[in-house]
Amino acid sequence: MITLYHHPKTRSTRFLFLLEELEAAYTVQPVTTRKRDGSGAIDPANPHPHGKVPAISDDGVVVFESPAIALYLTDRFPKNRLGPLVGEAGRGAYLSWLAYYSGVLEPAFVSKFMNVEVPRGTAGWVAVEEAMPAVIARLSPGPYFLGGQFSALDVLYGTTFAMFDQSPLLPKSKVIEDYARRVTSRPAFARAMAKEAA
Ligand SMILES: N[C@@H](CCC(=O)N[C@@H](CS)C(=O)NCC(=O)O)C(=O)O
Repeated sequence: MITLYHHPKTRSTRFLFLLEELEAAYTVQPVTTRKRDGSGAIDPANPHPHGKVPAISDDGVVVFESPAIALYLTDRFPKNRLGPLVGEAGRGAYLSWLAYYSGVLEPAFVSKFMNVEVPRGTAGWVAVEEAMPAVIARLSPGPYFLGGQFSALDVLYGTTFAMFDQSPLLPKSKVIEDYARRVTSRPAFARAMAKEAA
């Protein structure tokens, strides 16, 4: 049984969405986290090495960091085909864009948020203005990151773009707006939101 270490309205919320898409059996373990304003505290129950969310435990097997959790869960629960398995078409793209999410896209947004110029040739990521055209090119044929196959990539990227919808950090793009709407109009997203509210 999967345990999701969760704090509402954080990066762990999208794993409620993924677990609902997978129709996996899971329990939610609410945990406290440190906040930007200095409040909050690491929850000793949370197995993430920095007390961040999300983290999961699969009967004692701990997995942390969003792309790793996404990959673990889609390999572990293949029934609904939320990610290509080893040897299947699309596996290379799946792994690449999972790693890109936390290795390039998130640092790009954080750099922009902090008004820091991305050091060319040193940083492992690029500026938002370079990253987003690559993402848009990937998504333009639609409807999803892997073409017709909805995957855990869309859970990560779609919910992030939906969250940044009105933010000046995200360059305006109809491809991205339509994509984010497509992802968040899925029934599993509504179920996740209902669980979160409860
Ligand atoms: N790289 C991690 C980031 C996780 C993360 O920073 N989560 C935030 C909530 S959205 C958190 O737990 N913050 C508490 C802290 O920084 O101590 C992932 O993608 O899973």
